[in-house]
Amino acid sequence: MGTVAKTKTTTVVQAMAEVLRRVGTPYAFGLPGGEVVELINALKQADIPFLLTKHENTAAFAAGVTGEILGIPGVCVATIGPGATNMATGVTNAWMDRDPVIAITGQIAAPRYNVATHQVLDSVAFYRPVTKWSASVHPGSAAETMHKAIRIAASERPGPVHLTLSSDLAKAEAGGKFPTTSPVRTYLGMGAPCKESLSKAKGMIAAAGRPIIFAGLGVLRANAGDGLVGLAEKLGAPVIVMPKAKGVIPEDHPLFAGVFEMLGDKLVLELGGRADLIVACGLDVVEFDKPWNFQATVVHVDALPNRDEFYPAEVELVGHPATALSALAEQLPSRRAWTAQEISSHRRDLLELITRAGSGMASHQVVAAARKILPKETVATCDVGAHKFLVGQLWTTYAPRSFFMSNGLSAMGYGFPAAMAAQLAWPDKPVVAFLGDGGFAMYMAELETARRLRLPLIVVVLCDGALSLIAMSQERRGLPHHAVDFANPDIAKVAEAFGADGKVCETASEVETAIASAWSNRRLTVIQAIVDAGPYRV
Ligand SMILES: Cc1ncc(C[n+]2csc(CCOP(=O)(O)OP(=O)(O)O)c2C)c(N)n1
Ligand SMILES: [Mg+2]
Repeated sequence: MGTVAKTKTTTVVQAMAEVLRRVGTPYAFGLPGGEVVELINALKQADIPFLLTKHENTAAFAAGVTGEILGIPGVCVATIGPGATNMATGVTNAWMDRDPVIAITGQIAAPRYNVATHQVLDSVAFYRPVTKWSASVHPGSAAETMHKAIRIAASERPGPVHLTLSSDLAKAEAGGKFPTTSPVRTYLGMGAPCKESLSKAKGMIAAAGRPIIFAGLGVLRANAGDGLVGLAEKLGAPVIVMPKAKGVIPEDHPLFAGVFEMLGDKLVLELGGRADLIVACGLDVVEFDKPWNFQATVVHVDALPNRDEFYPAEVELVGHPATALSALAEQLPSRRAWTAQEISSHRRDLLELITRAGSGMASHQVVAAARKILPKETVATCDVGAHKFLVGQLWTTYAPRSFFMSNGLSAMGYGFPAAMAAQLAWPDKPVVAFLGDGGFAMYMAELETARRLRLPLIVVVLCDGALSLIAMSQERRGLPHHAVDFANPDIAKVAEAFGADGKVCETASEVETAIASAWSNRRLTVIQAIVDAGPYRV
C-alpha cells in the first residue's frame, strides 16, 4: 500500500469518507442516529450521498448488491445499539453471499463506554462472527483502517467488514498515514494455476467419458464466463449452475442444463449423477443445501483451494478461474461427450416439471409473462420462499450479474432492497423484483424509499396468502397448516398510497399488460399477482 503523509487537518470522519471516495464509492445506504450524524455529513461533503432507508437491513442488503455489482465494497451505516442490531441480518447476508460491504456503526462516546447503560452494545464483538473483520476506528489510524477494511472486504472471498466509531471521536483530528489509491478489486494479480495441476486435469478430463461442468459464484466474480462456455463447447458437456451464478452461461445456450438447489432439481441432480467427471468451477458450497452425493471424480477450479472439503477433489486448479478455464478450453481436444438431444430433452422435462397447471394463475405463469415482455438485459431479483425456487429455475438469465438472490443466508426481505440497489447502479435497465407476499410485507415501507429515489422498479408480489414454503414443510412432515396463512391488504392500493402505480392481476395476460405498461411508463409499479401455490409442489 502506497502512503502519503496527510497535508492538511482532517477529522476522523473526513478521513473515513475520503478513503471511501477515492475507491469510487458512489453512495452509502443507512438510517442514522445521533452518533453517526458527523459521519454522514462527511460522506456528503465527499460527494457520497447518504441514501436513507426505512430499515437498516435494507441498507445492508442494498450495500451487498452494490458491492456485488461494482466489485468495490457497498457501504451501509447504522447507529449504536438498536441500529447495529437491526442491520445484522443484512450484514450476515453479505457474509454468506460473499458481498464486499463496509458496515459502519456509531458507538457510545469512548470516555463513557465502560460505564454507560443506555443502548450499550459491544458491536465489535457482536459483528465478529458474521464479518471478515470487525474493529473500532482510532483517530491515529482512521484512514488506514478504512483502507484496510476495504481491501479485506473486497479480497477473495469477499465479505463484510464492520467498523465502529465512538461518537466523541468523529471530529477528532485524524493522524497517521493517508493511503494513496491502490487496487481494490479481488482478482488483480492472480495468476494461472500451476502447470502440473493443469496437465493432470487435462489428462483426467480428456479420459473421462461423460464430463459435466458445475459453475458457481467464483466464476461470476472472476468474470470467467467466456472460459466456462468455451470449455463446455469444447467438451460438448452440459453446464449446471448454482443459483447466485445464474447468467455465467446464457440460459438459452444449448449446453445449459439447469440450476441446482432450485425447483425440480431432482432432474438436475439426476443428470449430474450420469457424469463420471465433474469440473467444479468456482463452486462456492455455501449454496448447497443437500449433501454431495456424486460418485464422479472432481476437478476443482477456483481462486481458492478446495478448503471447504464439501466434495473430494482429485486435482485443484488454483488461480484466476478465467485463466484456468480458458487454458482448459484451448488445450483440450474437441469432442461431443453428450448428445445435444440428451440435454435438450432433459431441459424439456425440467420445464414441464416446474410449470404444472394449478387451479388459478400459477406463479410460473407470472414469471413467464414477465420474461416474455421484458428485454434480455432485464435485471431480476427474488425474495426467499417457495417462489425463490421457481424463479431461480425458471427465470431465463442471459448475462452475469443480471440476477440477484439471497442464497447463503436465504433471508426474507432481500428482494426489494436488492432491486433498489440494481436500479441505482443501472438506471436505464429494467429491474423486476419477484417477491412473496410474506417478504413484501416485511419491507413494503421501502416503497417510500424507491419512490423518493425515483426508481422505476417493477415489483411483482406473488400473493398466495401464505408463507408457502413453510406450509409445504408442514405438509412434508404430516403436520396441519399452522401459523402460515394470513390476509393480505389491498397491495395495489398500498402501492398507490406510496405514490406508485398498483395493479391487481389474476391472469397471465393481465400480468403481461401490467408489465408492459410499467416498462413503457418507467414508473414504480407494484403488481399484485393473485396466485395459486399448488404448482410449487413438484
Ligand atoms: C428473515 C427470515 N425469516 C424467516 C425465514 C423462513 N422462511 C423461509 S421462506 C418463508 C416463507 C416466505 O413467505 P412468502 O414471502 O409469502 O413466500 P412464499 O413461500 O409464499 O413464496 C419463511 C418464513 C427466512 N428465510 N428469513
Ligand atoms: Mg406467500
